[in-house]
Amino acid sequence: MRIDVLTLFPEMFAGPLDVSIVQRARVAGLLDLRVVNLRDFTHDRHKTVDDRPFGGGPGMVLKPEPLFEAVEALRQEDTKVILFSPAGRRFDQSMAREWAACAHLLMICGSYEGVDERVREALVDHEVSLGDYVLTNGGLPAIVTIDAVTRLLPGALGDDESSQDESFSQGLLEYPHYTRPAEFRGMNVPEVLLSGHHAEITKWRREQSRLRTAERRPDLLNKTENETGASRPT
Ligand code: 4GS
Repeated sequence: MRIDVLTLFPEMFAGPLDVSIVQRARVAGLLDLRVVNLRDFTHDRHKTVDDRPFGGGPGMVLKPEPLFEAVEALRQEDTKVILFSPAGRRFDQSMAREWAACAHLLMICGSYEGVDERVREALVDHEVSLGDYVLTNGGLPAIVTIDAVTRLLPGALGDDESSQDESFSQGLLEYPHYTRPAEFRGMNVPEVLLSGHHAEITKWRREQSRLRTAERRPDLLNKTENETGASRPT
């Protein structure tokens, strides 16, 4: 899949997407990531991307011209255009799954007070929020989203890194994990995990997932299969 990111801060993207599973997916050709500077689509000497809001008030607004030019230059037939902002729909695993099946994502990272409303109306397919807090720009939401989507691309995870069994794939939180040693500073691994009884272990894990989800995230238990993107054992 191809992902283009439009940003005023391309430097932010070096680092998180150059390591680990995302880097491996890029090297393997599963992900073609292009980070594009919005200022490349300006024509004035100062490379102006923002201006003062009509009607007054604090902060600056991203001008429509560079964004329209950039999206029109990068967009293809099958492109989904995504804008990050706190006013968007909350990002979750089912969205990551849906986007992992797309051929081309074009991500617009908002900055300053926001973007001219005509960008939203004319260019954007999905407006997405990473959560109810205010960031300095949309770079981090884009990085998080690219990470979550890339690991779901077929072939991105090794056999030891399955995306089937983990938190949210079944709409539940993960059960507790343990590794050696069986006793550490007086704290013991639950006996059942040492027993070798696979059916018992599966039952214990399922129960722990349920308990943990009921206690910490009861909202997840009320989500439908469509919302979680996975069926859950009953
Ligand atoms: C988010 C967020 C965000 C809002 C960008 C103020 C600069 C900032 N974007 N999820 N202007 N939360 N964006 O805080 O997506």
